[in-house]
Amino acid sequence: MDEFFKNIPNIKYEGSKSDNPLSFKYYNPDEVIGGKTMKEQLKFAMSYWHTMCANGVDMFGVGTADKSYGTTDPMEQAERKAYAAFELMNKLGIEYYCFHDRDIAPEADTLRETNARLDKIQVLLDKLMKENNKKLLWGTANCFGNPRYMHGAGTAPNADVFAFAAAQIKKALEITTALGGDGYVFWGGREGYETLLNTNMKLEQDNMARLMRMAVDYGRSIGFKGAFYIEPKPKEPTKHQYDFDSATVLAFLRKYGLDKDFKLNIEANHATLAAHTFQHELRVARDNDAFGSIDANQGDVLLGWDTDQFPTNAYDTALCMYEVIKAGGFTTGGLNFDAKVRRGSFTQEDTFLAYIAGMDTFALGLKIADKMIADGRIDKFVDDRYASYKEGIGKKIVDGTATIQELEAYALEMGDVKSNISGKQEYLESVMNSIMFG
Ligand code: XUL
Ligand code: CO
Repeated sequence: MDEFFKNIPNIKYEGSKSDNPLSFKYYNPDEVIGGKTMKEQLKFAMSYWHTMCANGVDMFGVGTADKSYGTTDPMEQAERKAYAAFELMNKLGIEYYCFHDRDIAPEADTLRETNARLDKIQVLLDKLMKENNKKLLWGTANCFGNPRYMHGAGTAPNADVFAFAAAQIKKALEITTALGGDGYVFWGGREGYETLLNTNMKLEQDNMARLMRMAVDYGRSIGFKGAFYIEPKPKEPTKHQYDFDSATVLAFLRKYGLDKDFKLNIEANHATLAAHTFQHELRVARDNDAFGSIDANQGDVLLGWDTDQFPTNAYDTALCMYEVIKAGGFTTGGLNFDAKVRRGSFTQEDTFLAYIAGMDTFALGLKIADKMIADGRIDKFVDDRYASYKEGIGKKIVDGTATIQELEAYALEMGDVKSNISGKQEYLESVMNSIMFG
């Protein structure tokens, strides 16, 4: 197959002093940080949809980037796209990738034909994965792009749509399993509502849970051993997405008895759309033993939508990797760049520069997080802040032996509280700066 990215060499680590734009400044795959190589700690993945398919189209204009791969024939294009994807991953040294069913093979006139197309591409992907030593981080089904999903898929008011979505998810699970995928993602594309005036919210959510249960049971029955993830997002495309944020998703999973079957796939830009920090969403997942995987990107503080920018903010990636390390690192999950170049960054080189920026920023984040933990000041501060729960009345509260009557007697005896200590936020923020900048 032809080389698609002819002017792009294999990207190598050259260190922070290098002025070669097509080199890593901080991501040194074999460097050991915190007992594991950077490659093992970061587990980067390429998103097929943004990287191989999206051409910069927006509601004000057509695409700016050429993603035709030299042909207009849909299946020839899908095949050439697959070769290009593996060339790109090889040149960047990325081991994993993620796809929606429709990213790898375009929809045909009937579901049968569409599935036959998927079978064909599955064989090619399998071959390319073996030849190039690549792995599938996760697969998913695009149950939001086609007009049939205008009112949702699993939450559609129309049972025929529900059935179609179920069929599509069944096939996506088969493809993911056949390719040895480490995960399968549910992101609620249009699973939400525009107005409650036309919505039976309870039936819609009950149905979503039914679909997820069917998917888990079927996946396990065909030998899918990977993790099932749900990816929270508060809005866009619907006004109100049901999988709003980590806490909402956890409540949903528990209500329907799905909490043992699902972990969370946390996306940075979705966190900020929900008015949370990325770290907050990761912490909620970690505290509930539900941390799974990450969609790595960033939003823009001035824009209220999912801009899916490549992550370039080292402060955020540091706090992210701090949570990942504290969660014990990635197991089935990894860092999927659910990110796209800006519409004006339309050249092939821009895509590589964007990945280099994202990978370097996560390498910096990993290094800083490792230093935060080795430095110990922040962890010690938090530990000391809650010291009153380690003895006396505090220990009784934590042990669950204190009664409300006993606490009243304690408070009456104590007089007013005299033991508060400062939260020292400004000091801790300056500690972060000293760790980051020396
Ligand atoms: C959309 C989004 C999706 C999911 C997979 O905001 O993040 O690409 O990651 O469907
Ligand atoms: Co995502």
